[in-house]
Amino acid sequence: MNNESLLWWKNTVIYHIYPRSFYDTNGDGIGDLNGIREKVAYLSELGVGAIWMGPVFTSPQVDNGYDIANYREIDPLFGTLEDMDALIATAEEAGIRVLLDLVFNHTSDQHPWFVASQSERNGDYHDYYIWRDPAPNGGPPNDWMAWFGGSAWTYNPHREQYYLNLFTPQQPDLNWENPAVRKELVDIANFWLDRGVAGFRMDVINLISKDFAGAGTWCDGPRVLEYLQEFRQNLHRRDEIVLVGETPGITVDRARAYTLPENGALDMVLTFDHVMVDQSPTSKWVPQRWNTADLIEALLKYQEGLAPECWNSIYASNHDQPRVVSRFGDDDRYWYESATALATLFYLLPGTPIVYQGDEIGMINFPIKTMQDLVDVESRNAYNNFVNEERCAPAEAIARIAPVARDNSRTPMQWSGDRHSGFTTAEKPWYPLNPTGEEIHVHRQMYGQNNGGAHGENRSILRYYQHVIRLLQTDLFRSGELDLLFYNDRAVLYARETPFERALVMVNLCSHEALIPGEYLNNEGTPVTYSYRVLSNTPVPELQINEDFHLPPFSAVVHLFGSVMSSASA
Ligand code: TEU
Ligand code: CA
Repeated sequence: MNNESLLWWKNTVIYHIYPRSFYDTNGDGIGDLNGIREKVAYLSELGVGAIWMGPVFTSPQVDNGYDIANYREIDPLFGTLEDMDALIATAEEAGIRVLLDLVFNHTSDQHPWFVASQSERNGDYHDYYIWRDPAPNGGPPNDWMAWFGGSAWTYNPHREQYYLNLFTPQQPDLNWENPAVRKELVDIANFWLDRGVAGFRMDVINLISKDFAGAGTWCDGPRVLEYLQEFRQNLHRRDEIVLVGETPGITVDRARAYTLPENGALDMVLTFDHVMVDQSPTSKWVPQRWNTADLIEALLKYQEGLAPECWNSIYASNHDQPRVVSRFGDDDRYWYESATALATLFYLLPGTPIVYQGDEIGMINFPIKTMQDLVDVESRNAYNNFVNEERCAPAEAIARIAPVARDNSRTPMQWSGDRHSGFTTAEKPWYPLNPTGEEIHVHRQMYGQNNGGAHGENRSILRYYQHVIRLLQTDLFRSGELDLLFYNDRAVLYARETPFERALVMVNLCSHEALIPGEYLNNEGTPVTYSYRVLSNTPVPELQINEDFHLPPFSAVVHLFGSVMSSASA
């Protein structure tokens, strides 16, 4: 294999699956591995080259699988080890690689390691987790707060010590300082690599080394890079696989260090700046005004900071974020326009796109109205905190949580116009389908049953995604350089170029017209012809070099110059 084909992950689109909400094949209302396998044909029609699925391992499901009790077994909710093998094989036949989600910062408190660790101060597992004596007053060892509320320390009467849990108390943090722990984790990763997976997404991987002494933070501690290097060094097929690290709170410098090829750690990181532009820096529940410029700056920070030596990942939403079209677009009046404009803006940037399930059909936020609609542990804890501690009225608590709750993006996938959008034959799916299910679904957008309505009439976001994904397979978008030419609070213009080809990507992300000044549309000096094709989500005038270009509300236009392959036109 040559070096280029080892870097397959630079030339592909990764599709992110939330297993419990993808497709249910045994009628229990919960998506499963066989459901993913049945939809491999769909994924290949969409054009993706890899899937990353959220954790499907044995788990008490306190945090929907991000609390793992056995890393080598599939949770019966999702199927069996044989189902996983079959999925990997079917995907491989379709040219689709499978990535798993490794949750290695913490385990479930039901994991045998933790059960042993909490029962004795000097057994084999005593040092597998982060245990500390109480502070002199008997309280927690320091003031760290858990991400899902409360102190990050939980007292264990048996050991008469506290253990660290950066998420829920049912998710104790592993002690990576213990070499035995690191060895266990490498063995687990190799177990899955030997079964044929092509890499991993590594959950909150920049939290694995805590800085208790120095700055006193839990994020990007002093040994993260060293641990990651050692980890990769010991992996089977270490040069063929991809490691994508989830890294909340990361800085550009750290992101560079973790992804520099010569450092032999990660291949890409998932950064958070762009999914925080609409939130206060101190709390995700406090909204903050944002505009197109803020989003562009958050994205460009890593384009400029990491390229060309390091590689970017590009994602617009995931299972922890609200739906992208509801968040940065307009999921009603400009539903089609804004969903496609956002896809254009994000995925035509250099980097590997990671498309979250349902975004390709423009799924929107769930209309969260009561406490019953909050199923996620983070949402429920926030609700209880607002109502019981901050004395909020229930309606006000819901109003604060609804737009950002993780539940929004975890509703089942909308496959067809059938009952429960064809997701399940069960009476009751684990979470109700979004009420837009009859209008927004794969079948309509794939086969063009457009019966009108706000979400119909030839407005197939899915087909637009297919065009974008095809465009990404051209040399221009695989290797073209990025040139940010213009942006303001409404719109952005960037170019991608090789010596032979050029694309001008224009996106307006607001509900007013926007103007790209003619001075930025000067093509002088670029050795390409002026003949061009257009990918556009809206009728637009011809591009006149040097003349102002008017973009309708929420629109995207890609002008292609040179010999870019013909299938790129839409
Ligand atoms: O998420 C880590 C993370 O950064 C989250 O805290 C995220 O910012 C938050 O969900 C936003 O509200 C990962 C997983 O993606 C998430 O589902 C898990 O709950 C978490 O780790 C703990 O494993
Ligand atoms: Ca099922």
